[in-house]
Formats: sequence, C-alpha cells, structure tokens
Amino acid sequence: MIDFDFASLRTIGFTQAIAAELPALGHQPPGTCLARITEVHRDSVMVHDGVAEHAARSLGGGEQLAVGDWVLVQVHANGEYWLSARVPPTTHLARRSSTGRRQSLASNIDTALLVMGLDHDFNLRRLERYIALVRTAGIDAVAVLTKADIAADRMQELHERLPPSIPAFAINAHDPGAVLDPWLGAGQTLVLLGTSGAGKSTLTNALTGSGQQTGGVRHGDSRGRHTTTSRSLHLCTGGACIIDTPGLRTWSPDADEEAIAASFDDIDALAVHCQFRDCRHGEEPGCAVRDAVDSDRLRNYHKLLREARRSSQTPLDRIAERAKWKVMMKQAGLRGKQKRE
Ligand SMILES: Nc1nc2c(ncn2[C@@H]2O[C@H](COP(=O)(O)OP(=O)(O)OP(=O)(O)O)[C@@H](O)[C@H]2O)c(=O)[nH]1
Ligand SMILES: [Mg+2]
Ligand SMILES: [Zn+2]
Repeated sequence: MIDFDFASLRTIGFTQAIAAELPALGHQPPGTCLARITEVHRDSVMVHDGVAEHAARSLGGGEQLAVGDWVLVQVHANGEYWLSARVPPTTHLARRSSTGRRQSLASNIDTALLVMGLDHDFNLRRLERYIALVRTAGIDAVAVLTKADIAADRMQELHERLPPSIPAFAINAHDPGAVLDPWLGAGQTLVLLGTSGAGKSTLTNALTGSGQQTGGVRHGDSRGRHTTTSRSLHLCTGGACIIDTPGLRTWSPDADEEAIAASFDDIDALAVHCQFRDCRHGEEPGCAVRDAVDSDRLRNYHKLLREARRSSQTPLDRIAERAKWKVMMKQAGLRGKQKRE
C-alpha cells in the first residue's frame, strides 16, 4: 500500500502517468510513501514528499537515480528515510561519456528549456544538437535566448535555420515576463540545459523565487566558471518544477540514427519527396532536402547521425567497418588507376 495525497504531490509534479506506474511495483509495506528526488549525492539523495524535503539513503542497487525520479520511501523507526524502489520514469535524459558510459541527467521531464546567451555563447549548431538529444528522449524543446537586454538580436538568424516547431524566445533571464507560462502549468517539469554562464540559474531564480547562486561575469568572458555544480529541483509558484543543471560541456547522442533523423522534423518531412527512398541528402539526384534546408544545418545533421552510429557500434563493429572501408578505398584506387591507364 502506498500512501499518497494527490494534491500535495501535485506541487512537486505528480501526474496520472506516474500514478499508473504504481500498481506494477507490487505490494508495499504500510507507511511506504511517494517522493521525488530533488538532489543526488554520492551516498544519499534529497527527496521531497510534497510537504518537506528530507535526506534519504539510496537504494544501493547500482541504479542510476536522477533528479526528477519518483521513488518509494520508508521512514524507519529512528527517523531515517530509506528508498525502497524507483518508479519507472516516463522520460529520461542521459548522456554518454567519451568512454561510452551512460550518465543520468534527469527524469520525468516534460520540457527542456535550452538556454543560450545571445552574446558569444550563441551557437546554432550546439542548439541543434541539444534539440536533437532532447527530442530523441521524447521531451519537448524550447529555445530560450538570454541576455536580450545586453546583446544584439539574432532571432532572425535562428528562425531562418530552425523549423517553426521549436518555440524560441529572446529574454532577459532576470526578468523573463510571461512568455514561458504555457510550459509552466501545474504538474509540468522542466529542465534547463546550456553551457556555463548562459543564465540557467538566473532564470531558475526568476521563475521560482529560489536563491540559486549565479555567476558574476568574468572579465571579457562569461564562460567556463561552472557556478552551479549539481542538478537540483525547484518549485514554481504556479505549480511547475524546474531542474537547474550545471553547464554542459559536451553531450554525445545516446540515441540511434533513426531517432536522431526523426528529431530533425523539417528534414524528415521533406525527405519523403526525395527521389530515392534511402536518400542521404548528399549528392543524390532528385533530393528534396538539400536545397530547402540551411546547408550548415544539414552538415550538423549528418555529423550527429555519424556520432549516433559510432556510439551504437561495439569496438568490433568499428574495426569491421574500418576494414570494409580500407577494402573499398583500395578497390576505388584500383579502379581509378585502371581508368587512367
Ligand atoms: N544582463 C543579463 N545578464 C544575464 C542574463 N542571464 C544571465 N546573466 C548573467 O550571466 C551570469 C551567469 O548566469 P548564471 O545564471 O549563473 O549562468 P548558469 O547558466 O547558471 O551557469 P552555470 O551554473 O555555471 O552553468 C550572471 O552574472 C547573470 O547575472 C540576462 O538575460 N541578462
Ligand atoms: Mg548555474
Ligand atoms: Zn534527399
């Protein structure tokens, strides 16, 4: 039996989809409660039960818990909180390290706010990468361009390159106004992603009234300070939850090629008009994508597909592919020679 009060859990993002997962967890001893992880530390986590935050002992099962995960907790006689199970998340953001290890970033997210400065942080390739990675996890992406009060307006550039399916706003993170309200309803969970200095904590503070530490701009460069060092979940007055994260440096796809391709919805939609069904939008005749999509966006798309393919290959696959290439290059070289002779 799991004790829970929908109204109080609602303030920490509880949804019917999570409620629907509960019966599958089986019978639970009396006194088992639902809570949500707000911080993850090495040996413990912070959980919120809708009323207050508590430190809790982790599961120890090697399960990669993330901020935003729903868990079952039991309060022992000595007042200690212990996690007893993880509710399977509805969505989950992870990244791959260079060694291929998966690292959990956040769970049960509805919307990712991709935070990028309109100053020197502005980089549409990086934004496209974030969009692809977020969408492949089944999470909506919203581009939030900060520092609109101090930097030149580059929204025209952005709109020319990105499909209209990505909402994009230029704001001052200190005073975001109401443009993000449609994503901030009760029960909604958002994660803020972007490089260090982009304004994630500034925006978190403005939306939640919490006091996350923000970084002072370093002389001539607002990057690379990493003011925020761990992920944490905060409550908005309107009922949404916001997960602030430390600046991302790199983020490799943890998705297959098909998922990456689908996340570029403009290219995906145009591709049905290509002459060849397996068109890669390179040199093929009758390609409907090549001339319709920004060429740098298309290059970025191909780069992400290559990365996804590489990360889904085992070391043996990679050796086999290199060997196949060598043979093909050799044959091509021979053919070239024969033609020339
Ligand atoms: N004028 C102005 N300053 C901003 C804006 N957004 C962020 N800043 C400033 O930029 C600096 C960095 O902002 P943070 O919110 O700490 O950046 P962050 O993304 O949380 O950075 P990390 O925690 O290191 O990942 C702070 O001095 C902010 O006041 C904005 O829209 N306008
Ligand atoms: Mg921060
Ligand atoms: Zn094509």
